[in-house]
Amino acid sequence: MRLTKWLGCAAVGASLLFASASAFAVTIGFSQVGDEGDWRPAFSRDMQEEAKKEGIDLKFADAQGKEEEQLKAVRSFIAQKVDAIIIAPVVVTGWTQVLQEAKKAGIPVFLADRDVDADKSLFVTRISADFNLEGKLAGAWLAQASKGNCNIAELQGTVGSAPAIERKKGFEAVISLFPDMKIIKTQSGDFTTEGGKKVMEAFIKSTDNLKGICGVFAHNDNMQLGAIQAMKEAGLKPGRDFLMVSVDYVPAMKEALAAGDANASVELKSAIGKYIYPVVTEYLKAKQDLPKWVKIPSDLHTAAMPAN
Ligand code: GYE
Repeated sequence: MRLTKWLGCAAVGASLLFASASAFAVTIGFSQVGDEGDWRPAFSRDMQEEAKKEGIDLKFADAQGKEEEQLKAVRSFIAQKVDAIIIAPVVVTGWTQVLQEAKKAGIPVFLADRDVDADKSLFVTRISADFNLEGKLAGAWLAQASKGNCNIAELQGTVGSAPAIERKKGFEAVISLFPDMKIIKTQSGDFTTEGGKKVMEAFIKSTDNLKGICGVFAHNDNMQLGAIQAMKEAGLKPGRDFLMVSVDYVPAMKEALAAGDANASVELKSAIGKYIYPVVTEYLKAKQDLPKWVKIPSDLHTAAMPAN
């Protein structure tokens, strides 16, 4: 009799234990931009590893740089009734409808990394670094290194993406303080090495080997690495005869900095799952409103210019 009583209690205890464990089991859909450059795959890997560590069931969808693919992925997450959706949006526009669909289904949406221009009531919060600040730091570095006198070639990121818009704005805000700093060439290289190389080849042609240009600002390292290749192939000396500044601070850029082919890169953290998931899981538990931007403290810094 006593034994059955004890067994009964144990069974109730075990079921309670299970109930509370499953109450914390979370399924999250993550719609990622794609795998352009070196920074993004590092971010994707981190999101997958952190999810495993946290016991999160992560449904990962790579949109290969296409917004249509992201919209499809988000709709499939809604159909699967995930607990939350994280989106790293390719571009800022075109999100209102799908965000409304998620809201109607009662699934909270979080933005990671890039931003959207939809109404802020349609997502819980955005967790990301400050792209505008990154542009400002790049501009400040170039102003200091050129003593405020520089004709600049700019390699822009994906047209319509938050980091391309904000890095440009931040950079321009700083260089506009210096009357002798001007962007004289600018084009998108789509955040890729190949894109950066192609754009730089065109700049080299149209400016008679970058005549009059003193510096190159690339919205990410991979485009800068492509530009460096193009410049070297044309017999030019990036990092020595041209000031080279970009954003991300990926391992290949660290090598370029060490080799003296580049001069500065503003660091953008890629291991950011540890900032993103706690915000999502805490929200799912507490359902309390959050500020619309949770800033990731990035160790923003520029590498020192090697001595001449
Ligand atoms: O800098 C770039 C990537 O969205 C901030 O996207 C991110 C940018 C990053 O392709 O390398």
